[in-house]
Amino acid sequence: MQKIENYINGELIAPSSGNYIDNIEPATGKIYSLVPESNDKDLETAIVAAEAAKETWANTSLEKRAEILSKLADLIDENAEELAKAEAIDNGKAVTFAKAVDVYRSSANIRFFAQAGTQFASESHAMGNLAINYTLRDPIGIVGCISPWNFPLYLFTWKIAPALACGNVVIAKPSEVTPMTAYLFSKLCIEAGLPAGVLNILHGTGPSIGAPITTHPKIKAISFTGGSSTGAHITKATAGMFKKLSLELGGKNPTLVFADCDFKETVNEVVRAAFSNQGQICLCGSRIYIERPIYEKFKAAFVSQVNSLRIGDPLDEQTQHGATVSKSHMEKVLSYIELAKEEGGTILTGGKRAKVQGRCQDGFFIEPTVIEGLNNQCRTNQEEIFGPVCTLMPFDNETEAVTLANGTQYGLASSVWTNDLKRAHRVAKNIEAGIVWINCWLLRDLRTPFGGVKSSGVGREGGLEAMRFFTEPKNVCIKY
Ligand code: TXE
Repeated sequence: MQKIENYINGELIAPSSGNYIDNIEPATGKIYSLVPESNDKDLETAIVAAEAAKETWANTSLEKRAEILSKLADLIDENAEELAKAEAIDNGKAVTFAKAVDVYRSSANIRFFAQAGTQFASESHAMGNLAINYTLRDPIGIVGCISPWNFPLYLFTWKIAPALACGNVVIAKPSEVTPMTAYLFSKLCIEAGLPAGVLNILHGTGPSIGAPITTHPKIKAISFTGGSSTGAHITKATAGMFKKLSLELGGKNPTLVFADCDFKETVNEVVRAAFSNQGQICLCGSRIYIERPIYEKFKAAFVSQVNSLRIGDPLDEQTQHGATVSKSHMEKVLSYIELAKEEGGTILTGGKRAKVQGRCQDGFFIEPTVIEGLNNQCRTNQEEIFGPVCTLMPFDNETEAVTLANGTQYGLASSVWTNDLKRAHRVAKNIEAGIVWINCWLLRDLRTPFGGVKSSGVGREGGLEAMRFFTEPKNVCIKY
C-alpha cells in the first residue's frame, strides 16, 4: 500500500508518529493509499526548516525565484497525464476535467505568479521639496497555506505560488481527503531545485495538523480555503494573535436567467455551472432563478441537458460526471435531497445514489439532481450542499430576482444571463457577491480579485490582491 510522505526541508519523510489515515478512492470505495497523520512534532521540524531557509529565499533575486517557479510549472505540464489521473483517482472527478481544469490551472497559477513576482512594484510619494516617501513590500516570513479537497492541486498552487513569489517560506497542508497530487508535486519541487525548507508540505487532518499551523506563533499569515464553519473556527482560534487571514469559504451562488437570454447557450452554460466537478465548486450556481415567461421552456431544456450527462468511471475519457469525494460527503448530499423533499420540493431528475457497473460498483456516485417547488427561505436554498444538486425557481421582475439572489448568508459568486446591457450593469451592481459573471461562468482572469463577502469569506486572492496579502508594506520617509 502506497504511503504518502510529508515534504520537509527538501526531503520526503514519514510522520513522526508513524500513524497513517486511510486514503479511499471515491470511484471504488476502496483504500488505495495511506496519508501521514502529522502532528505538532512534524510542524516543529517544518518550522525549523522554514526558519533556516527564510533569509536566503527572501534575498533570492526576483529572477531566480521566477526561474524556479517557471521550472515547476514546466514540470507540471510535462507530468500532466500522471497528475490528471492521480487527481481523478483521489477526488473522483472525471479525468478529462482534471486535465483540462485542475492540472491546466495548477501550472497556470504557478506561471502567473512567477511572472507577477518580477512585475510587482511598490509606490513612492513625493512631498514637494520637503521629503520623499517610498514603500517597501517585504515578505512576511513563514506563512501557512491550507487547502480543500475539491480542486486539490489547483487550490494548493493558487496559494503557495504567490506566497513563494513574494519571498515567503511556506508551511502547506492539503486536504487529508485528497493528498495525492500535493505529494506528487513535492517530488517535482525536488526536481525543480526548490531550495530545502522553502516549501514544507504536511499531510493530515484539520485538528491534528491544520489547527496547529493556524495557531503557531511563528506563522504570521494564514491563507485558507474551505468551509465557512472551519473559517469561523480558525478566526476564533487565532483571535488576539494579529495574524493576516485570507479566508475563501463556502458559497450558495445564484444564477439569474432573464427571458431575453441567448436560450440554447444559457441552458448549456447553466448546466455546466450547476454540475461541474459534481457540483463541488464553491462557485457553482446551485440556485437557478428563471424569469417566469420562459420558466417551463427553460426547465424542460435544462432537465433534458442534465439527463444527457454521462455518469461513469472517472478514468473513462467519456465520463462527464464522476464520483463525489467521499462516503461521508455523498451521505451529506443525499441527506439534503431527502430534506428538499421534506421541505416540499419536487425532484425533476436524479435524486438518488447512481449505480456504476464494473470496478466502480461501490463508488460514491450521485445522480445530477434538479429540484423545483421550494421557497427561498428553506434550508435547501439557504445552506451550502456542495454536490450535484440545484433548485429552479421562477421570478417576475428584476427587483425580485436580485432580492432572491441576495437572500442567503453567502456572497461569493453569481451569474446573470441577459442581453439587456443596462440591466446587466444594474444587477451586477446590486448583487451581494465578490464575483458577477454576465453571460458566462467560471471565465477567469488570474489578475482579478477572487473571493466573497458575508459568510463566503474575508479578503481576496488573485493578482495583486495575493501579492499584497503575502507582503508587508513599510513606508520610508526621507527628508531632503
Ligand atoms: O472543508 P474543511 P472540506 C465547503 C463545502 C464542504 C465543506 C467541508 O461546504 O462541504 O466546506 O469541506 C483543513 N484548522 N467547501 O471538508 O473541513 C482541512 O483538513 C485548520 C468550500 O474540504 O473546511 C482541509 O485541508 N485547518 C470550499 C481544509 O481545512 C482545518 C472548498 C478544508 O477543510 C481545520 C471545499 C482547522 N480547525 C469545501 N479543520 C471552497 N470555498 O472552495 C479542517 N481543516
